Amino acid sequence: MEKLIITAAICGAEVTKEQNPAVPYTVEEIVREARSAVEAGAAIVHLHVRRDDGTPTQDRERFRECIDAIKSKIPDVILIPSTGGAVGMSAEERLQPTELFPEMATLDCGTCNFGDDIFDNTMPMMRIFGKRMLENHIKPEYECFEMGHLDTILTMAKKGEVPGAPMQFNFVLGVPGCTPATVGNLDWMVRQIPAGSTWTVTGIGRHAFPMAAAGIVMGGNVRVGFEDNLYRSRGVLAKSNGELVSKVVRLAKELGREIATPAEARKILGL
Ligand code: KMH
Ligand code: ZN
Repeated sequence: MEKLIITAAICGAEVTKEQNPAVPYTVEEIVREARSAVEAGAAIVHLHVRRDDGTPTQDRERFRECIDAIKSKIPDVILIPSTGGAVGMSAEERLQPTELFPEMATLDCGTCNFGDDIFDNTMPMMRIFGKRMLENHIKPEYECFEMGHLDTILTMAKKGEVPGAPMQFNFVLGVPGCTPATVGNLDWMVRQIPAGSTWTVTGIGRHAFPMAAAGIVMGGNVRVGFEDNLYRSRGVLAKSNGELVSKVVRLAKELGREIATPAEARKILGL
């Protein structure tokens, strides 16, 4: 098996300091959390940004500030800025980080329920996102919250509407209202992707570490972080993203999987 690529989703758009005081809002806090994750073994940071008061934003200049600050401390880390932003944002608003030409960015693969909200990713929106990534030579990480999202994105790739092989998928399982986090569902999704693709699994909330273990033994990669889960174990808040990454590293070591450095991750992902 290839070495394990760990992604840390350090911030997200929805979680707050009221839920866990270590959730980062300011540039300094975002750098602190990125460093803690990378020092613990993450090769990738999935990045959302906030205003200092915690409001989620897709503002290009705020992304530039955070990316520059992270890169000044950890130059080799792979950054995957979000184009998902927060529920309710327009496509143009969400696309701003692509104007900075990151090596990767997320591309969300369909509309879905998101708790009490609807996360809009209509076909016309997705075509705009795909075109932008093709034009700006950005490798998408295809975020699939639903089994049907996979069929959608594979059809778009066949039509040349989004970048094609080698594709990187992130199966985000356990969002309330979307595909549940079970090994059976993950296995089905992994079996649909084209040969030569890479994949990551993200389990939401209490599913974070069971899904991490599944990803490790199934030969995939793993995402953890405050965006997805705030607890290091039942009822115990994590003090940093690094604590969540460390737990994945421990699981991987027990299960015999080595951890990829950012340079090794770049090779595995074909960057
Ligand atoms: N904040 C979620 C509504 C992404 O980063 O591309 C969407 C999200 C996906 O986080
Ligand atoms: Zn995200």
